[in-house]
Amino acid sequence: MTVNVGVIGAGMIGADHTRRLGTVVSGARVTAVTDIDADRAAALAATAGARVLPGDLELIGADDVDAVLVASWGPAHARSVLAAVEAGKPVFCEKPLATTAEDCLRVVEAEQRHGSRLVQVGFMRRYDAGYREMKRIIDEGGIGAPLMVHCAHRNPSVPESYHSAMATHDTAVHEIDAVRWLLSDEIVSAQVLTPRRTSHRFEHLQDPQIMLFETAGGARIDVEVFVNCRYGYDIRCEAVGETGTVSLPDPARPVVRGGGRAGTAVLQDWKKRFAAAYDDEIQDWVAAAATGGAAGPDAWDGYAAAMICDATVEALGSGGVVATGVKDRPAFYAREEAGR
Ligand code: NAI
Ligand code: NAD
Ligand code: ISE
Repeated sequence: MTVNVGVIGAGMIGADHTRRLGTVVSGARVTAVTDIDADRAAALAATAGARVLPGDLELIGADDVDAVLVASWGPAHARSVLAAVEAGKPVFCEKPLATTAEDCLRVVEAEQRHGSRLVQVGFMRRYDAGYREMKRIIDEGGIGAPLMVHCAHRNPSVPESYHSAMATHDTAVHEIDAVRWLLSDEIVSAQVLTPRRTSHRFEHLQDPQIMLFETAGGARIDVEVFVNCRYGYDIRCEAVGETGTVSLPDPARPVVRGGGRAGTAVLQDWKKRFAAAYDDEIQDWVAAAATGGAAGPDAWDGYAAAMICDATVEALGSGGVVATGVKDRPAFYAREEAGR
């Protein structure tokens, strides 16, 4: 069966996922595109041989749309995801699931009313080969009981529109999800330390930030977010256990020797760093959507991430330790897929 996909949001990642659905992933085709910017929707639709629809509700209701991919900006996600769930259509939603925890809970409730999973959230690191190998090693006891995780998320630069809370909501949210998943543990508190600010930033931005998290099981996590690091896009993660450590491998790159040095180029662009992971997450989603369901990170993961992000932003403001208040995972969201 070919899954007919409707894409909401024709920006950077909406365009990348549309290309992926057309040329990389099997079992799907993009039949409809919408964007609040009609010209952008038309340009993207033309690349896929799809039609343009005037809005998200029209697209979700269309007969030639079996499944919905949401790649609009964050504040628009909840409305589109809720409408897709109400229509009983599988939906892939780029992170964040919603920009408030209340809206995430509304999605969770709507999905439970539907009676089975329909929502997958775009936490693609769970599909990255390096992270998956780390999880396998941790799950098999390869480092003993995990005690600490050290992470860094560095971007070369960010635009002026990027503000201090986005270091959490836009950037560290990936580490927040990855660590919950790696440790199979929930984050219960957050704190943010603010080092001296880089001179390579817009005035309003606190950059870098060091976020400290504690899990229900007592593990400690530190995440450095540094989004004007200048030198490249660099994602680091090391888990430390009672008997060893495991680190996220850098992407394989040729080593160049010359001029008295040996080294590898550092990636500059997030799209390339996780390209294979995006391919795998969308393929997994299409396979599940073909059976009317969903795979991978679920709406509960989207809700938990929203709660943890809110606590982290509050901690940035107060300087204190803030409880995340994430509720217990309901039985409805019990994990059925190993590894994801
Ligand atoms: P973008 O700004 O390039 O594209 C967003 C598009 O959504 C724009 O074309 C905009 O016109 C459209 N849009 C906004 N509101 C809309 C609405 N109500 N209805 C229809 N279209 C609407 O943004 P980008 O970088 O593509 O990001 C989109 C989403 O993808 C964000 O949620 C972002 O967090 C997520 N993202 C995820 C990444 C990942 O690694 N998983 C990487 C980059 C983005
Ligand atoms: P973008 O700004 O390039 O694209 C967003 C597009 O959505 C724009 O074209 C905008 O016009 C459109 N849009 C906004 N509201 C809309 C609405 N209500 N209906 C239809 N279209 C709407 O942004 P982007 O970089 O593509 O990011 C989009 C989403 O993807 C964000 O949620 C972002 O967090 C997420 N994202 C995730 C990753 C990742 O690694 N998983 C990477 C980049 C972006
Ligand atoms: C972007 O929004 C993402 O989600 C990418 O994965 C991230 O690494 C990048 O820094 C963000 O801008």
